Order: sequence, then structure tokens, then C-alpha cells
Amino acid sequence: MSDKRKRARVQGGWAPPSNVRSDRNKAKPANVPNWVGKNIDQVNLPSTSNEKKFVYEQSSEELRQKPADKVISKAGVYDISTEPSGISRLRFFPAFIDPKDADQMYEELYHGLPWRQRSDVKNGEKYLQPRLTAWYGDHPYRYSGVTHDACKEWHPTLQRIKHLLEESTGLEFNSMLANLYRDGHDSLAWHADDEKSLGPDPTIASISLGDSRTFQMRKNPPPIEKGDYTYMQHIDVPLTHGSLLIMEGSTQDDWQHRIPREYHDRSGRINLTFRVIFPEI
Ligand SMILES: O=C(O)CCC(=O)C(=O)O
Repeated sequence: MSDKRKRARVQGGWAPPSNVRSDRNKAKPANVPNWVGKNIDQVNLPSTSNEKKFVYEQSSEELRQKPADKVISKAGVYDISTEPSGISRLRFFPAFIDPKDADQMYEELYHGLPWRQRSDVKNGEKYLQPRLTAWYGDHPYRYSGVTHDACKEWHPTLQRIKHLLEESTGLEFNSMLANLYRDGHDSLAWHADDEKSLGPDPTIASISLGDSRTFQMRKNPPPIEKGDYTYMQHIDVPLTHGSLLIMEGSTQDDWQHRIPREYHDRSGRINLTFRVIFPEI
């Protein structure tokens, strides 16, 4: 047997020939400790001059917290914000109109109002509104490039509803914008009812008939946010059949609202927003 094979048999594997120094006998660099059977993290490695310690430091940037979103579904008066402009207040009455009366009113208005699909103008372009509208009032109403002509002949059902609203709240209105959402695909984009013709701090009373839709509100960001609503509070109000929602105070200055498109089936909904319009100068 050759020398090489003999060595392999005795040692159970390859061993270097005796004239080659094994690694085990190699001199170690001075700064590497001997393995002493401890976990590696128990071995104290000598520190080097550029050693970094990881210390948790609070970021100097403030942690941004979004105020909790809210849902308002119970009857009550809600002060939703207080700003230099004033208090923004909602009054909500989910069962303002008896459901049977509300059913009848819905049918009469659905078939009786002169509904039309109008166009908004945005950045010089015309877009068909995803809903139908009708207007009643002593004066014309203009917003987003839309003009509703004055219409003094109130539909009898509207007269009834207006009377009920004014008697119950002590408020008076001279105009009403009606929206018909034909199904869940109809919607109304973010906006505030802040046209000059509504005067400062307008009170707007909104009556809903038909299928329930979510009325969403979002707080306006301060100027430093440059129109970014990411950290602003949202409030949802489910507007059910026969409900009344009143917005007052600074609500139109400090908040926007919308009716988002739904991804579930919805049947028709009529919304009546009663307002006071001042003749434009
Ligand atoms: O349909 C609604 O509940 C909202 C209507 C509205 O915001 C508006 O007419 O300005």
C-alpha cells in the first residue's frame, strides 16, 4: 500500500503529509480570542476604534397622528370642530319623517320633479354630473359652472316638506336643491356649499328619502398641508330614509362633504337641501 493510502486508512480520512503544517498549529493573529465553548455572543471581541453602538433615538420629526374618524348615527347635536372661524355644528335627526310618509313623498317627488342631468365645468371642461338635479327658489343658483334658473312654483310635496321643516326647527329657507341618485353608481364629489350667494356661515338642512347613502365629511387641512387631506379627520353620517341633517356655523368653511359611489347595489335616493339664497349683487 502506498504511503498516502496507509495514512488515509489510519486516520479515517485525508490527513496532510507530515511535512505540511496543519492549520490547527498555525499561529493565530493576536486579536482573535480562543474558542472557549461559549456562545459566540459571549466571546468578548476586542473593541476597535470605530466601533458603533446602536442607540434608539426618537426621531426629531414629530409622529403624525390622524384624529380618529367618527360615525354619527344617533340623534343629537354634534360640535365637530372649533377653529378661529368658529364652531362647526351638525344636528342629526335620523327619524325626522315617518317612514310611510317618507315612502309617499319619495314616489311623488321621483315622478313629479323636473329632473335633469346637468354638466359641471372643471378646468374649462364639461362633465355630466353623475346624478339628476332640480332647483326651487326665488333666485337663480350658480355653482361649478352650473346655473339653475329661479323657479318660484314649488311642487306641493316640497311645500309640505318645507312647512314641516320650518315648523319643527324654527328656521326659514327660500330655496332647495334636489339631488336624485338613481342607483349606487350615482355620486357627488367633495365640495363645500360656500358660494357667495349663500352668505357667510350658511345653515343647510338636508332631508333624505329612499335608499340609505353615506354622507362623508373631511376636515380642511391647514395651509401648511397644501391641500393634502391625509392626516385630516373624516366623519361618516349614514343618511337614512326620512332623516334630517343640519349643517351650521363654520361647517362650510372648515369641512368638505360628498356622497361617494357605492360598490353594493343601491336603489334610488332623493336628497333635498334647503338653503337661503341671497340675490347676487
Ligand atoms: O345628497 C346629499 O346628501 C348631499 C347633497 C349635497 O351635498 C349638496 O347638494 O350640496
